[in-house]
Amino acid sequence: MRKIIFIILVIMGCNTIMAQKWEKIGDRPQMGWSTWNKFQGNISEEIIKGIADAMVASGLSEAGYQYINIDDCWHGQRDADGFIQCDPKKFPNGMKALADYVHAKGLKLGIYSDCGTGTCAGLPGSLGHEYQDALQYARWEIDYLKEDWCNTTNINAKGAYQLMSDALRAAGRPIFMSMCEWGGHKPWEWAGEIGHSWRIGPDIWCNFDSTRVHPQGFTDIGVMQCIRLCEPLRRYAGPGHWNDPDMLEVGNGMTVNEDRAHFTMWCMMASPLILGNDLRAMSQETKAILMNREMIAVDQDELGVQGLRVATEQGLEFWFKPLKGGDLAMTILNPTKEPVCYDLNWQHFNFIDTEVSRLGTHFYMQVYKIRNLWTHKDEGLTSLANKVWRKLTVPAHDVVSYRLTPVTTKRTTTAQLLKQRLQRLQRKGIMFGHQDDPFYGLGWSYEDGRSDVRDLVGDYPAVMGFELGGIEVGEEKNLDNVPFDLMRREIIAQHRRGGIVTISWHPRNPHTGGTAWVNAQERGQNTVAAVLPGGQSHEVFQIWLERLTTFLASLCDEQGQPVPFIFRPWHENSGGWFWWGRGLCSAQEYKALWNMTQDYVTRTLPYNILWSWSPNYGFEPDVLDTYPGHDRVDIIGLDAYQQRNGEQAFIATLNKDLTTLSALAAEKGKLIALTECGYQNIPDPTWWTRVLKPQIEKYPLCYFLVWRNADQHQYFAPALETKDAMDFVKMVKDKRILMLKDVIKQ
Ligand code: BMA
Repeated sequence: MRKIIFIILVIMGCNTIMAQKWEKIGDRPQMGWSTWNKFQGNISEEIIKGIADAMVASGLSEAGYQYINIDDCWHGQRDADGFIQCDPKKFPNGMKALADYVHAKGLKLGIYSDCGTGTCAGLPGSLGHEYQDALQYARWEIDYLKEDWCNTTNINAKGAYQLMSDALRAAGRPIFMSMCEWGGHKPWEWAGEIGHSWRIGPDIWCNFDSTRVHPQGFTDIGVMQCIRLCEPLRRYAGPGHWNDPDMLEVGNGMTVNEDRAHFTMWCMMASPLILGNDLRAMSQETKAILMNREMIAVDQDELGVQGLRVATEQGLEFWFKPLKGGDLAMTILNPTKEPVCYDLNWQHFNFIDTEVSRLGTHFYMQVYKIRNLWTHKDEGLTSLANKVWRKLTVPAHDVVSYRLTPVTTKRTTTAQLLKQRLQRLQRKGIMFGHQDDPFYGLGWSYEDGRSDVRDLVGDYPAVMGFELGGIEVGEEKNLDNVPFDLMRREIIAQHRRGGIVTISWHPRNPHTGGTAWVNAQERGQNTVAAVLPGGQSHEVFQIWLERLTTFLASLCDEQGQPVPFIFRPWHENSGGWFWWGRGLCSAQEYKALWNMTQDYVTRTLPYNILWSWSPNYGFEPDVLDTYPGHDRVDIIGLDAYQQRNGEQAFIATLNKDLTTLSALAAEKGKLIALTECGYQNIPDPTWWTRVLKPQIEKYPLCYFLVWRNADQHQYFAPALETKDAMDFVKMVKDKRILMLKDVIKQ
């Protein structure tokens, strides 16, 4: 006895260092079988063995089902030292012998306990015996523990599961931890670190769409109710930590249609597949459902993304699950009691999963091969056209399921179309652009439809610039106080009215906590190196890229098609003021930052972005070492501001740099633009026509964009009352200076 207590104490001591769940097990949703749904407490060694035999003989184990789980009612008494024993009548040879039997079949054995004083059937719970129980399971060579939540008055749920998780860890045998708390304490919010899956609601019963209330007051729920509870929790699921809508009822009495729908939806939701029927006596139909390997592959997909409902039309639900390698599973679920005939138009289902995977469908651009996951037949290709592809009928309480695989398409992308359009417009003239044009101006802010430029010349700028600084840290407004929701609306509005959108980004400094602009203390720090793979701030920065991408992916028109735009990250790197600037990182590091950003965003938005690389003017020749390359850049830009009384220098430097960049652009037919320019507060009333216009006309520029009209102290575009206003009007009268009306039909 003393020895045992000593061992337990040693184990508990170690545990403080390694209080962490078992990793690697549970990287895919668990697959197996459990006694409960079919047998409840009427279990025995013979049944378990028979099921294990059937699991192998039927081919289920080969299809991926691994665990044989004994649910409630296996328990006997605790021994004199407090160690739990199994019921000797039900398990005459003991648990270890049963585990050996199951292991010899290549399977794994699961067991059941409870966080409270007793299990739900009133047998001994683990409360106060956690380390002993874990040790006992490990001795028996158990592989899986389901821990229930009955009889837990005044127990803290997170603490209770953490305790058992620590105990399992300390016992030294990797054991899958399936938490069964029923969702009352929102385990999705805290259980991911503790165990491998958690129940999200009450027990399932063998019914498609209704609940059953027990006289004791608790409720069982049907398949549809499980789906409804699981649906909003998808962001919490992923490899190693799954939402568990409970065990399967396939083969227990629902119709074949219902069984098929039930199984499919569990696969779509990346749910645990724990069978609940008698494997020793399965119908062919049940077998065909449970052994549908193409469907199992959807559940077990490596990405581990829980599927989402993208649309509901005519009572049908359209679910998608992004899969590894660009494929998607698509399921049309009919929860209604009648068959539904539906005209399928692929264009209704363009979406990007901004919540979890940042993957989606691009039916307007991408053709997919269609594989029917229940008939196991190929059904041709998706259509790029906005019209009905096929009429189909989904029976009541049933599904139609496809796996979609992208095939190469020759279609011109919206980015390419934008590029061609910019090339056409460039031959016509130079577009005028203005940063933050629709948000605020001199003496006004946030008046719907207003613009300083439009007040003056009666037309919007052809190009509008928008700024994302702040999106990376989850702010609701950008660093210039523009709400991102409003920005999204204005970006879509600018696109819809036929204008051009360009987006910049002044992200904060993920390494120092500062702004995009470095101060004296930050000068010695290489933030770029820190955000690259292996760097200290890499992980934080991945989250920043995720937030950036999520916003960019939300810029969609009514048909779900992403708005094409020009993206201009990591600009002005020839200067030393931003953390990605000259002297703060090497050219190699800068390019690695560019590539990492571009690759990250492109995974989600492969078709709609033109990438603009823009050094600041007055650059040293070696800035070209930081050029990401012709295969990565669409627009070569220059940022150039005239300083007060610096006219001659401005003209000379602008010409010098535009000459260099035009030559670079000409090598591969790249577009060039003055991506930022201006003269703060335009103190010179003839600046537009006398200084700027004569310079820019010499180059094949596509646009020039002036910065924002922040307030009286900092503005770059004219307004009705500014002294350069008439000169600007004069400039714009020139046919070669293009405003919105000059570009909308082009
Ligand atoms: C700068 C200034 C700042 C602004 C930043 C990002 O040039 O206009 O006031 O915050 O750009 O738009």
